[in-house]
Amino acid sequence: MAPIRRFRHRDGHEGDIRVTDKPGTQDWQAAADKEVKGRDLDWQTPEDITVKPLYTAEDTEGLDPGLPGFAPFTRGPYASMYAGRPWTIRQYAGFSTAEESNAFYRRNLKAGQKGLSVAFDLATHRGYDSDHPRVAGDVGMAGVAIDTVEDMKILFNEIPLDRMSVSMTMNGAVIPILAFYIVAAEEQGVSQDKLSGTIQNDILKEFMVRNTYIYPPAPSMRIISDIIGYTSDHMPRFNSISISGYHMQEAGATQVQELAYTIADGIEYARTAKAAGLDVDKFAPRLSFFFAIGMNFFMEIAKLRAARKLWHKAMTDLGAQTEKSKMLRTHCQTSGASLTEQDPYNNIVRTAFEAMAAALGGTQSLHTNSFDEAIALPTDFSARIARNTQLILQEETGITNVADPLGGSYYVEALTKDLYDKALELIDEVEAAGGMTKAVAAGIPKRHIEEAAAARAARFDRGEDVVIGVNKYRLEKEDDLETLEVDNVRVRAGQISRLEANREGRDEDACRAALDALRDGAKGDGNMLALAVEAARARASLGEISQAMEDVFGRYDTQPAPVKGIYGGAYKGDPVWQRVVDGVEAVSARKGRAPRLMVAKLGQDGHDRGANLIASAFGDLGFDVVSGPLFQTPEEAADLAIERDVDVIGASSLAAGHKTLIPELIQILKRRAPHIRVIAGGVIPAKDYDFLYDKGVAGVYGPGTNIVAAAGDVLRLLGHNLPPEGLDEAAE
Ligand code: MLC
Ligand code: 5AD
Repeated sequence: MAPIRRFRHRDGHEGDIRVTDKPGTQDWQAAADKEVKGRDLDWQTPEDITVKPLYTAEDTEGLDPGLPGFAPFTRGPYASMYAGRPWTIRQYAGFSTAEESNAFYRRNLKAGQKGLSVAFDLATHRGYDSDHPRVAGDVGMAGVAIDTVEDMKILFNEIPLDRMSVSMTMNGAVIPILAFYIVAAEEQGVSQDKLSGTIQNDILKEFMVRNTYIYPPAPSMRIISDIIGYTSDHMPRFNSISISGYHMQEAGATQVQELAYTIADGIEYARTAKAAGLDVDKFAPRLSFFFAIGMNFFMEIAKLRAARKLWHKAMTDLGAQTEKSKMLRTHCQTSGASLTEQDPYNNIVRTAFEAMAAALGGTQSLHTNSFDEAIALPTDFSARIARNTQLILQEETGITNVADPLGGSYYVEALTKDLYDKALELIDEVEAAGGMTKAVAAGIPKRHIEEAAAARAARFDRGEDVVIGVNKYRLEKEDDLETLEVDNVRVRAGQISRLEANREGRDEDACRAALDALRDGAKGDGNMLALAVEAARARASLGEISQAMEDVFGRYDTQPAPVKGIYGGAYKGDPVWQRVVDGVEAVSARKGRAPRLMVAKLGQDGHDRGANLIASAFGDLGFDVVSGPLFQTPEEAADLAIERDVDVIGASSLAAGHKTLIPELIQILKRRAPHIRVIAGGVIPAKDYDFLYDKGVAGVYGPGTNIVAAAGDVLRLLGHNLPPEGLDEAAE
């Protein structure tokens, strides 16, 4: 019998342990405590998961992840996984004209890329033709401009659509875009039953975080079931939806929120399709997913494993009969939000680690971001490094030879279970609210995500979350970086003349008749995709097809509602924060009211995370914040600023409209309210700063800006000079 020894646990209580030859976890604990002198080594993650410094067999007792290719697919959807076929290298891209994007795709495919993924410009996303006055600054900027079937044909010129799987990230104008794709393929000689690919078609997350919706929630959900119905009848190889958590994480969601809300969205779509009379085992095998992969390496691997298990359960509960209906297949993209403008070559390293996590998690398809992500769209050079990151993983590291190589890892299995359990709790909350459509309408997930985003921003600004080269080890001097620039005026002029040619070349009566039929179908219960295919054949434009449905459904508007107290709460007792608060009070006393900041989003750029964060943090500092609605024209923003008598407008730009829309706003203010100062923030390349200063912008704030320091700047603009030292420290 082994001798007995007294043992003191970390929490202080003592007990007896049996000393054997083989050390146990208590022995390990004692040894570790000795090494670190009792310091607590547990890590509390933002998901509220306690990660311990050691995992052992005790943590995985009773956990059996099964086998790859078998229910519940925790270890992967396919039996042989990458040993049989590696994941698809699918780089998301699109900019400027269809010609330029097509040439870019073809260069990339020649260099090893395997699938295509189209990024459309924001005018297209929001259902406007390039000649619409609201979108002047957006055409061709954040993606490719597509107005008609003719553009779509050029986009895929000499790319065989029967052999190339094509993903299209489209949610708002999903009906005309999918219709154009079907007709472009048809005119290339490829019938729709041969098309393989994916349409994003995920509207719920648009209402939550991405904001490229057009119609209100109810008709938007009908559009989704029309597409699921049409593709399951006519396009058996086409994935009808890409249920996306990616944008939630980008907006600041924790991994548990991303996981839970994505699965809950999937449940809602499956329910909607079932309610429309579709057979679950017919459409479910073509539902697909999309997740972000950030820097929390093992958490991301576990997230993909937990997602597959959760989806298997969800579809079983929904009555799916075949295992194929319950098998989660996913695309992943490395996290844009994890990348930095400062010391941008670090982004290559970050992306490589994230790509490896995606692969070890068992993704089916992957986009790796380019290192210039935080500043501009990829150049040929940055796209090459991003692509090669995947090629090197697939062809040099040997990780593709074994299915789920981390299966059985005590840590990964335990983390998979933790994520699964935590996500189920959130999914239950959504169910209790009546499902995701209702939860979204009540703003529940959006609020939770914005709270998590504010907490994350505060952790970063306070240096608790380290980002190398930004809040730690910052360079004295940054190198210049060559970035891609799109000549928006030229692209727009070209699109306008193509639209004119399209109108002249078509049979106007046939086109009108097809649009009328679509409008009637939208009023009644016609399948809108089927009707839009007819309209596309008759050369109706994207704007016209969207408008026919807007005539029936209307256009949806939302008002931002920034969260309160989370960012400020993290700074409780912080002297620098307090000095800014005192400054705000001093300005308030002088003016007889709090300083007023309007946060403006101009053009079709719906990326509102930064805008909401600024609104939230400035509100916590005591500013009176006016949150401008999304999608304003410069004229509308000026109207609102004047009406609300604001002192400063902070224009947030993440989609490259800063060189057109912000100067236009300043011009209008110069005429009507020259006392209102304008500052700009967001994804703005350093080389554009002087241009903006010349145009009258009073301050420019790029990614990685410390919000408290920025607030000090705004007070200075308002004539309150804070002693600089504390704020300079905060800015470092
Ligand atoms: C795969 N296959 C195998 C196999 N692995 N066969 C034998 N042995 C193996 N080991 C087969 C599959 O069954 C399938 O055939 C075929 O190979 C392709 O595999 P896949 O797993 O379906 O991959 P893929 O075609 O790449 O599809 C992946 C997907 C899909 C299902 C996740 O939905 C997809 O490509 N999504 C991409 C979404 C995307 O790019 N989004 C960009 C968003 S950017 P078969 O015959 O069964 O089909 C964004 C940013 C923004 O949103 O905000 O703008
Ligand atoms: N080309 C390439 N990548 C793009 N992204 C967005 N638009 C494009 C584009 N046109 C990427 C960025 C961004 C994410 C949403 O997708 O990585 O963070």
